[in-house]
Amino acid sequence: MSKRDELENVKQEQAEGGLSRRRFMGAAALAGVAGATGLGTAVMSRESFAAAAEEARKDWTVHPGELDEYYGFWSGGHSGEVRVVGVPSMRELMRIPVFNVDSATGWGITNESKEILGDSSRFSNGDAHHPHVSMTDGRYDGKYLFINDKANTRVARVRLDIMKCDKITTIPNVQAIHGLRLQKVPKTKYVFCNAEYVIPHPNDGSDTSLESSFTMFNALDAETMEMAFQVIVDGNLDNTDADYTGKYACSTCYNSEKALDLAGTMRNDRDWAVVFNIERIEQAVKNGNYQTLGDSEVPVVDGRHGSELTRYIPVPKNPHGLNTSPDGKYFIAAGKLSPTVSIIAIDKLDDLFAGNLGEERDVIVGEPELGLGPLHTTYDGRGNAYTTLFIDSQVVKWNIADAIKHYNGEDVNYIRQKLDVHYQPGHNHASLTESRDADGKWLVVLSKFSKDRFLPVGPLHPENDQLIDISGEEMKLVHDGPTFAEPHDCILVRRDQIKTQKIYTRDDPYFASCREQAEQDGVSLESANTVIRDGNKVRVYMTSVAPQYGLNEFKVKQGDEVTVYVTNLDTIEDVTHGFCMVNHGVSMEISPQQTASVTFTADKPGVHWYYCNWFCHALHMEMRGRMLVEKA
Ligand code: RUQ
Ligand code: CUA
Ligand code: CA
Repeated sequence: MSKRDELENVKQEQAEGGLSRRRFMGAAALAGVAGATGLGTAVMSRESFAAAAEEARKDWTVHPGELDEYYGFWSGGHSGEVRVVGVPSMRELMRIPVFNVDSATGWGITNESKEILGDSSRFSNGDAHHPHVSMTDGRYDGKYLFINDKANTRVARVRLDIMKCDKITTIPNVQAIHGLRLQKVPKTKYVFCNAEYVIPHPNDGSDTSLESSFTMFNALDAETMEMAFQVIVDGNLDNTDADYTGKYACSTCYNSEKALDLAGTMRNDRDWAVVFNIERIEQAVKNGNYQTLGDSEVPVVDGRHGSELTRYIPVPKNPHGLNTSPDGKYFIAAGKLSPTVSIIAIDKLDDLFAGNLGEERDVIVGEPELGLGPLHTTYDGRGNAYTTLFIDSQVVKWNIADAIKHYNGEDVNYIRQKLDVHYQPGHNHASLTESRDADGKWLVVLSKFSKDRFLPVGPLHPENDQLIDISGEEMKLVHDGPTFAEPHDCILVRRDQIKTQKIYTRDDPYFASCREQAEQDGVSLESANTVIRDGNKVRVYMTSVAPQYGLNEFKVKQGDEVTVYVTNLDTIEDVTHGFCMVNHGVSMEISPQQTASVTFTADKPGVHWYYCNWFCHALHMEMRGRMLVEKA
């Protein structure tokens, strides 16, 4: 039953003077009027019915067969992947392996994935924090998702039409990419990302002193995924965001002290948010006012104190999250060790850079006190902000305009509500909040501890991703969602903003290199079932149509480097095949109309079975064949 039908039913039932028993029970429970005796139909007043029906209307449940309103993209933290979650059901729809190795799809095993991973395919770990969707004119355009890898200093791009990673870049000259955001306007030309830790330059062991150490703010070209520029900064860098004019990006720094020890990083009452003037940086690069570092050719500009390219705005204290409000007016930096957030007026930044302000702090128009451990802020598009309070285990809803009035001395209360969450929230994220379309319907809070919220599963606990309805005056917690390590951040995109392909097109660049090789070998991927020998390299081409491979067996010699190309000729949605070579560590996905390839050494003589490991047909078990390896 669709939501509309359900609503009609409720109206109908109300008109008939009552609710069905099932609906009554559900609605009554929601309205909190269900008696301890259970069935209480007889005592429910007409008014309670109306209230219960009103609650039922807001029923957020996505029933079996119904589709979610939003795509959520969750980072998988140090599991290295991206997860696709339906919101509001919180059902996990898919996992996209990125910085990890995945046994099911063959990511990190296939040639196509290794080509994308490049040099870094030698790593099997990653630490993905911040997934962000590309934008045109400040609205999600659904083309790409970008995500950082703190562990191995990379940035990856996911094509959202097929939900596969298609490019990965290792950022040179720096260590540990953390905060990542996209240019919003006029479109996502740049991917901005912060390198967190300072390192000496050159970092070759000749000098490990802090004097020669710095870190950099980085920009990649979103289309080519090549480095555009790097900006040397003072201190370190944490989180970042961009504005709605295309002119500025801003990053937090928690270690203005440049301390190596914990106590040292907390010495200053204020660290800073550093504003990057993108136009001026582009101009400096264009004019050749840059250097390069080591053997990298990336233009490096100097944005340290005194530079015309940056401004350092003092904010308290070890600030963490930095989030642009969807009306484009403010950067809001969360204080972490200070109970405050700092509201930076973006329309004052032109004056700041022009030198028209008395001091840097003049761009701050509010510094509301919210509670203990503010980490990240998100927005409902109605002038309210929602900030996670790590230490208080709460989300605080507050009004930005009122906080500004309060800063100006007016006696107004800007706090709207504090809601307990479970427990210790890091990021939170409201639907469409990073775009002009922020719609204030749902808030996801990524709680770092779940403690007692779920059945115990041993010493390692899941996180708890909680769903909160923010469509009304009051925040309402509606769902607890256990997740595996460790979503730092997520993004909620309206479902019509993402257009996916149902099956591959045969000319998809994702497997273009397979086609190139086949052309060189004079075979057709779509029809060839053949073995090509090229010295000790052997290329096996086969097709697959449920429930059969085009080759029942193939022969190679011991020691051969074997590459198997499988082309799935099925055209029916969802008929994905697999290819698994037993005892060879080889496994991959071949979705309809896809070609995939994998290379391994046939080092063991004898008979080795291969089989399809994606359930594709009633005779899926029978979909197999033999590799015959002749003894050397
Ligand atoms: S940042 S909460 Cu990457 Cu806050 Cu994790
Ligand atoms: Cu093909 Cu299972
Ligand atoms: Ca500090």
